[in-house]
Amino acid sequence: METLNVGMIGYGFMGRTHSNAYRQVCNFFDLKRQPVLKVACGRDAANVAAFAKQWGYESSTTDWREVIARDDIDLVDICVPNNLHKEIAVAAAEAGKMVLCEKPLATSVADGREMVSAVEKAGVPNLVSFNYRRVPAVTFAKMLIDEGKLGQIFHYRANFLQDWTIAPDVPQGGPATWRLDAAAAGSGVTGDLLAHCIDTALWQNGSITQVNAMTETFIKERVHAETGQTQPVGIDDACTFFCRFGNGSLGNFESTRYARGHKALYTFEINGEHASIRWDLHDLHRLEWFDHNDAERLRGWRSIHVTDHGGEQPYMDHWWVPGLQIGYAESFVHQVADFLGAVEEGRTYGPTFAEALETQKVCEAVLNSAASGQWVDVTSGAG
Ligand code: SOE
Repeated sequence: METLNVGMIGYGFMGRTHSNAYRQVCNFFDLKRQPVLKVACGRDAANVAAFAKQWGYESSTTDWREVIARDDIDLVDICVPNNLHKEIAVAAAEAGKMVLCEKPLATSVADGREMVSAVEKAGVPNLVSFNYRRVPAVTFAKMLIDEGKLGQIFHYRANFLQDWTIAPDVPQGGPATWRLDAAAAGSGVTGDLLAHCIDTALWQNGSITQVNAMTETFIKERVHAETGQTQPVGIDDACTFFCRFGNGSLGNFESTRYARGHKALYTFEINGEHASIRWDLHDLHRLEWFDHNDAERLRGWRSIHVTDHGGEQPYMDHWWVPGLQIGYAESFVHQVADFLGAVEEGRTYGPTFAEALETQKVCEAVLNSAASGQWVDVTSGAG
């Protein structure tokens, strides 16, 4: 079998989810090329060597430019803090590599635009990792919407709630807590969590045209893990926004890392003319469905266990037997299977960098709206 050599830049939580996907994908999906974990790259030589050994990479390095310069690397996978995405992605594209980049695309629309033009100029396959699209129940929801089963859509609401930053002694910056450092992350929950909700919403319900947001930073100063100094916190700890979609529906989004009791509660609900859908990451294999076309006496919310085979419910015929569910890690396997499969067939597969730039524009408009206290038009507000 032909091989596809992967260079992984970054080895944290996301480096693990992506590495797992490359290792598993050919066990479950028919691809022409088998991903080979060639080299892992990270700033700490000992830690990245340990990661490489554990996950089966052939080698490790601390120099990402060395990875990109290697002729035998086909695909560069970027799992580093957000502020480093642009430089690595542009260099990888210029070297002719396929690029898979963790979300969000960038820390600003301006950087995102440079990344889009680099991959488009080089003509290289590119993908941003918004993995929740590839949870079978979420993909199934998209299929039902595209089939017109909901009719006209009136409302889209989504939440992404966590509680891991409530303690004031959680530092900002450094390998484990760079998401709290505005210089590394670009923003707080808007870029980290709402970006997921926005990506799914744009995919399922089309463009967002206007937003009205508010953000809050509950803890104003934290110790920086790298300097040891107490420094102002520049990220949004919580963000809530309303929006208008191009199709006329109204949206309502909320995200926080201060929702005590919630670890990663991503939910969405979509209300249409004929039916409603809701989904909950904590019960990710189920899709809740209400159909007004049901006989009146039988109307009620159904809980569909999305594990059926035969192609009508997506992905599941690649796994075990009907009724046996899969989880979070498999969304990354699906993403890699779809991306590499599309590349083999000469198709693009989304979200491409260009599609992820649309999410970036909404995030930037949301932050601009929160700063100004005004409604912001997504296209002009995001520059
Ligand atoms: C933050 O805690 C985080 O790990 C995000 O960075 C991921 O994108 C999300 O899927 C889970 O939460």
